[in-house]
Amino acid sequence: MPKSMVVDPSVVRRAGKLEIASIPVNQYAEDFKAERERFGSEGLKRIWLDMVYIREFESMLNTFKIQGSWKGIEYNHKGPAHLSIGQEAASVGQCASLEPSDFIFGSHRSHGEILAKCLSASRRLPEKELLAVMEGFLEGDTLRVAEKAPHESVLDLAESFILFGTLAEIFARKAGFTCGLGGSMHAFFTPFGSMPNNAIVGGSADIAVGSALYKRINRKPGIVIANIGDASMGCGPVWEAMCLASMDQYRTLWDGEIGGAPPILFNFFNNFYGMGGQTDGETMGYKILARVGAGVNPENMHAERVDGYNPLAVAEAVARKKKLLLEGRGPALLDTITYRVSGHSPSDASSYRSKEEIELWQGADPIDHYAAYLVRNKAATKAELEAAREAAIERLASVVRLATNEGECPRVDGSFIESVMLSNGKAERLEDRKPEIAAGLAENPRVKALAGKARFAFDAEGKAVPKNKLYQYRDGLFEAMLHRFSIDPTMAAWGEENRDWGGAFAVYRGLTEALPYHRLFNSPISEGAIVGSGVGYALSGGRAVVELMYCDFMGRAGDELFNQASKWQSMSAGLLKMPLVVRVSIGNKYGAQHSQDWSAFVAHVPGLKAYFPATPYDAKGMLNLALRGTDPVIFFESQLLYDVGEQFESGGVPVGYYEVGEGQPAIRRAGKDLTIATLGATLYKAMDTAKMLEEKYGIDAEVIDLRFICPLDYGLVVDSVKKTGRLLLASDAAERGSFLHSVASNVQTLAFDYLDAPVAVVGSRNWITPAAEMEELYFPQKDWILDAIHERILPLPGHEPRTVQTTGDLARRAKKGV
Ligand SMILES: Cc1ncc(C[n+]2csc(CCOP(=O)(O)OP(=O)(O)O)c2C)c(N)n1
Ligand SMILES: [Mg+2]
Repeated sequence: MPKSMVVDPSVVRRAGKLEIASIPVNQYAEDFKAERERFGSEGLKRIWLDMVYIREFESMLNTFKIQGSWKGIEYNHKGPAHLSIGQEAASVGQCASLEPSDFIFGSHRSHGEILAKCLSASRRLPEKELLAVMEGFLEGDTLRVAEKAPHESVLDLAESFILFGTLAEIFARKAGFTCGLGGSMHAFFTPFGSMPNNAIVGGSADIAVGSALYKRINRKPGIVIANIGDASMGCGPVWEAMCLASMDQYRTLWDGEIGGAPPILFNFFNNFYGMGGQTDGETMGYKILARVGAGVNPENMHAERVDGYNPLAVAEAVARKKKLLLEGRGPALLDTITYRVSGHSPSDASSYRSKEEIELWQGADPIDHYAAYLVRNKAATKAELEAAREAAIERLASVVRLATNEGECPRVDGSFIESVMLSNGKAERLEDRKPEIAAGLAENPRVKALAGKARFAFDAEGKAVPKNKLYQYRDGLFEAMLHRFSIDPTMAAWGEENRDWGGAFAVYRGLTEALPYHRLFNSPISEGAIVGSGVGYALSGGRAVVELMYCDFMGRAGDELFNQASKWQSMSAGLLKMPLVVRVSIGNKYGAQHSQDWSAFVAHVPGLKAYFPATPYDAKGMLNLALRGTDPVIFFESQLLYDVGEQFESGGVPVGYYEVGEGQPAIRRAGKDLTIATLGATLYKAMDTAKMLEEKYGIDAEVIDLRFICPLDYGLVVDSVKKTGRLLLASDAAERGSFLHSVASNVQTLAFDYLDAPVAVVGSRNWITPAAEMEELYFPQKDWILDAIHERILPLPGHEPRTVQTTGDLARRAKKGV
């Protein structure tokens, strides 16, 4: 809580009653005249036609899945197809109230949303701009095929382009909207505001909030919609996203000029089912989904239920929500009721619902009913609509012929996938404007304090500088953050305790004085949404730095780290960038749930970079590197290191800007008899061990600090092993499954002929981390390293092991699972 706001007991202890305002349910009233004024007759007919496009598109896919052919075209679609037959009015109605600059994020069931958004956006763009988008996309690869479908106008061409780009993506073609790397559940097309769709239920919620934060913080036009299913209301990250989106601080603390809360609409396409679970009556207790808004903020999130079987009811509600969101009064929530007549997927036998129920909804079919409405109000004739449907099917058929043609539409190869796993870009700033930061940074209290600190750990006589006069690891992180904040106007940072507290472990002390709220703010205790919103912010075009106070909290953000941050660059075929740094602090002293090094999880997931500096020089140089890059970096820090000074670079930590070479380990002590390579804080124990090896046993150990997990250049380690013939690897991560085992295996493969002994890995015990008083039993100690060398690499003359590091014990522990 900021000091400016007082929690007054005389206020909060006062008796009273909460009054909860009513939540509208299906309040739309038909008014043809008003609708015609708004959309024009043509616009009203287009709404119908867009629904038809979706219905025919989805029916075509269904037929392919079930019969392997459609209209005489043979094709075996191996992948998924979660169809939205029945849900067309909900997505088309929504898009009828959106501009190209409005973003929609969606779910596994989003073919219809992609088509609705792109068709609507294409008609709102000036023709020249529309053509330029199509010509420029994937250097014209998609258009070159799509334009083979007959067309008479740019708008016709755009229809083919949209249908083809989506279908080719579903069929995993290179000319698809993300070169076939996203596929059915992840397809999207950003130039028209169709943003990533997510196969993780509810996965779009926090990402969309991040995108809305991007729009708000960087004053971009439009709103953002998270289109998620009714069942996603049971997902923690969805609640976290709603909490993050509704923080009071947007109105109480952020500069009014920013414009208030992020413009986010949580739109639940409520088809009453999550696979076979019926949300209303079985798996949830809200009865009417819109009720949930009342649990989030005093405005009930402006929640209402809207009839998603009537496109005009949806359009009207979305227009109202859009207005209030642009005024900064969000977030908003819509419970858009609809029904998927199709199964969850084509293999679904609908065993969980009755035939009668499906027929009831078919009887209320949104397309038929809307057509009748148009005819009844003389906006169209039946014949006219029928002719339009026929033409739409014909266009679709041309597109299907192209997308199923192997010669016309090849797939990417492995080298292409490899090329888009990481973007490896460099960007000083992501936008060219003046960063919002306090003037006169030299007067910043932290900057001033640092000016008087010793940037090397030892004085001229070699004496250790006292901690209070020492420039520390945390200061390196601070300087890197401040540097990029003052250069990149889009950079924003958030997490728990990021602001008045001074950042967890005092890393950000001084930043509060330097930055306005919207660039540095506290978040709810919502690790999933912290990381997920960072993902959304980054893929929308900004640079985000988010923080997890303890490595052990990564579990709370598991999906956002391992499915979202890691995968969107490659699933978008490199069209999206992910300039996101997730600072993760590895703890100790606080027991089993606050002290584990989980770097191995990150190492295992493709698409993430992972750095782990162990010195102040690297803390600054590696964070500088991460903050100029365009890839997601999981930036590990250790709480054992925050107060250490620079002990290796004799020039100390430079005042100016510099970067550490990516993926390059560093030699901390040169030697010729044995190599000890470490990751993280264990470096210092390895240095002590090396000293003892020399003093007691005359062994000259080389100590290497790996510094990087991904990418990692093995060159230096292999060269060292070629010289020493022996390698021991050590880190604080629990031994089983540690990243060091990958290093050991690779070095044994790369330098087998040079090794005189097997590579040894020393990690923490495969236990819980015990209390601070017993941590020496858990984390690798100097003796463990020494004993492991003696037992497994190089017998040390006269050495009496104090711990058990034998191969026999290694096998015993493995067999016992500890
Ligand atoms: C986190 C997660 N859990 C489970 C699944 C498997 N799954 C896919 S769709 C789905 C149901 C989702 O229901 P809802 O959100 O209402 O969307 P709908 O399918 O009705 O469109 C489930 C459980 C998943 N993809 N992600
Ligand atoms: Mg559902």
